Amino acid sequence: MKYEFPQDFWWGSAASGPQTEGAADVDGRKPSIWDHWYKEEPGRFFNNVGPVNTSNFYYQYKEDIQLMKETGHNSFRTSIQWSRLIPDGIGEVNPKAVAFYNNVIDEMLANGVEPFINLYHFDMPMSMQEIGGWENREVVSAYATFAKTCFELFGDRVRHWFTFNEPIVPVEMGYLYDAHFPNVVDFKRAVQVAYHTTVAHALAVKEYHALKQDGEIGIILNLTPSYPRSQNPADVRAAHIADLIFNRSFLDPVTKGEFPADLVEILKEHDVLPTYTEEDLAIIKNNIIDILGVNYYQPRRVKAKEYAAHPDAPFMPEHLFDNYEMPYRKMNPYRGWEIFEKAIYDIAINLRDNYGNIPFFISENGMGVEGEDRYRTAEGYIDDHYRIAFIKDHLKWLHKAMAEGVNCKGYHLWTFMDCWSWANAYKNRYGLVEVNLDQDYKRTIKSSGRWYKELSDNHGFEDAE
Ligand code: BGP
Repeated sequence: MKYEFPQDFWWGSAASGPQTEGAADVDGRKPSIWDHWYKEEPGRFFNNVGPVNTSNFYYQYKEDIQLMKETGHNSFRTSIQWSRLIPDGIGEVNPKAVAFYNNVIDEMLANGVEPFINLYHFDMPMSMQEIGGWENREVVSAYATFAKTCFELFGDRVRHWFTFNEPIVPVEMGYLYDAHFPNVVDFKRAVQVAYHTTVAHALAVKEYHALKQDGEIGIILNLTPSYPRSQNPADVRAAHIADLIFNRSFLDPVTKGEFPADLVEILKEHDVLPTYTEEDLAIIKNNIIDILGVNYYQPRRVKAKEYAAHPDAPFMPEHLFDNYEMPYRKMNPYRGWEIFEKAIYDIAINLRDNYGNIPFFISENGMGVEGEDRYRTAEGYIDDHYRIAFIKDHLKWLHKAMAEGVNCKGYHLWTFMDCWSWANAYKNRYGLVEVNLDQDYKRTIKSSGRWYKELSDNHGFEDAE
């Protein structure tokens, strides 16, 4: 059977500035929270590998853009690092950063690769974190100025903008689960961070629309569907709560301008509502997105709570539901994530039926694998057949959803070339292109990269079933 996609479908991949550029301490860039945290606690990064050099894109972007062409990209997302463009968070714009991002954008356009630019990928400038990060309303305004600066500098050529990548992640990892800096465990502060991020997002959308540039703006959300263990009402209710906290907390305000009423109710009940103003709520209300990016990796499975939480334990989302491990689920053992392809269809149908069939694209999907060296062929490239199978299996469900009328514009894989994955550093590799850290960042296209070119050239693929 042929799985055919529209002629103008976006085929490409996503990455981010902090995970690929390297050159963390040159040409005027100042530390982000990642540089700071690595300095403080290098042991919390896999094999002690930090963010200083990542994948050297800062120096090799020309070669990389040629490789994008060779792997069938008609579009590619990266992010502008706030800490590179405005190193102190507020104030002076760094001319070397302007030159770098101009070069990247121009080189992409000259090679037929449409730039998709994101403005925040977990990378708070340290100067802004020092004054409270997203807990401080002043940082929200500083971000809006940064966003406006980006639109003014690059918006004549960039037509696809994104305010945030996975804004729930810094909330969870930084303020609930001790997995990212600043390693706070406090639900109320987490809610404040989430709320201020939403205001920052809406302000950027407002700035962008006010400039009337010829493009669109959206946000990238990791929509991890919540599946109840069973149809027992207690399980269904538990899954609903997880969905409210982890998906709809951002999805509803950015698409409908309002937070879900039952989420607000839950937050009120547990006394964790953020400090807010009517003015900011109006900004959220009046500035909704043009397009949604959907990152999908794994489902969340949920059941009703087995036991009550200890009365002295700090309040956590898991006081309202339990995570559920489904027997015989298919796993990616390296990342520890379940593989459940159908969720991509469920997400798309949900957007069609409950979110006005909003235009969206798959902005990340991918498979991180450890020790890919064992798949190296005699010719010297990595034969990552499992990655091709992973992509196909997800595209089949996306294809089915599109046949049923969802408004999907493209598919971006995570990621173009192997890159630095936060605390996991270079443990799991996701790229269509290998980056060999022992050989001066040498790039070699994997089997998946060759296959991706055919996929893009043929606007789809043939498969036995
Ligand atoms: C997403 C992030 C990416 C990337 C990816 C892979 O959540 O947007 O930045 O890192 O996940 O996950 P990980 O790097 O944790 O393996």
